[in-house]
Parts: sequence; structure tokens; C-alpha cells
Amino acid sequence: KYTLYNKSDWTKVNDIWYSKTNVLDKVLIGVYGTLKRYGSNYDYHLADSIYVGNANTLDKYPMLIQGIPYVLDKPGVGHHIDIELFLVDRKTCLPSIDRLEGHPNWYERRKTDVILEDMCTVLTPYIYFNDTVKDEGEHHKTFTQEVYGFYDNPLLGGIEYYECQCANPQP
Ligand code: PCA
Repeated sequence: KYTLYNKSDWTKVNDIWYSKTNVLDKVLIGVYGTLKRYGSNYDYHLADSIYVGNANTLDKYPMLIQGIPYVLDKPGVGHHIDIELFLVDRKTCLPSIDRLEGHPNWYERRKTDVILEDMCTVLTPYIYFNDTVKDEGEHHKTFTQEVYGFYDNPLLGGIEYYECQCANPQP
């Protein structure tokens, strides 16, 4: 048994007391590029977020790869894009990703239907589209960042540790 001090500063949700409400304020985003796990922007921007799973866009979209990937907001053309889903903090993490992506002037975040790998569940995360690049007709389904070196790190139990080529260096 314990006592809650300053009880008015706490918030109760589903019978659990939270000292900070920021943990409750999460937004679902779907990433397809440098923000994916093992991507060059993951560590800085998403390592503290909650990975939910993999999904594909319900509609087809054209993804161009010109150094980094760009998904155009043109449903019906291209592929069901490979997406990784994360729950991110609305007040801290989302603004920093928006700045990275230049939202809403370069990439623009828009809610988009995706279907989970179980092929049953449809969710509607934010995805970053970019319609400022020219569609040269070659459309991709998945983006894999080029790896310039990897080694077996015994401290990580022999897991391959990747170093990614940073197309857009971290701030
Ligand atoms: N980063 C964002 C959009 C393109 C990119 O390189 C992402 O991973 O979804």
C-alpha cells in the first residue's frame, strides 16, 4: 500500500494512475523510408517509440527512390507499400519528425488506410507523402537502405549490427 501525494497532478485511466499525461497522448504513424528500423533516421527519431508491427497500404501508391524514397499521393498507381507502424508521442516525437520531413511543405503527413500483416486489421496511421518530385515511372514496393558495413557484435548476442548510409544526416 502506498500514498499518492499531489493527487490532483495525477491522471487515472483504466484504473491506472499516471504521473504524466504525455504517455497517454500517442499518435499512430506509418513509415516506409529512412525512419524504418535499421534506417538512418530511426535511432534519433523513433527509438523511444512503440513499434506496433508491419503493414501495407490498402491502396496502391507510387513510391519513387531517388536516394531516399518518396511516396506520391496518387492512389491506384504502383504497389501496396511496405510500412512499419509506430505509436509516437504527439507533443515531443511527432513535431521532431514533422521537422525532419518538412511537413507540410516538403513531405506532407496524411491519414491513410493500411492493412496489418494478419490481413484482417485495417488501421489508419499518418503517412508522409511527397508530391514535389517528378514521377519517372519506376515504382517500388519497399525501401531498403544501403548498408556499407556490418559486423557480428558479440555483446548483442551475435546479432548483425548495421551501419546505414545516411542519405539525410541526422541533425
Ligand atoms: N522518411 C519518411 C518518409 C521518407 C523518408 O525517408 C519515412 O520513413 O516514412
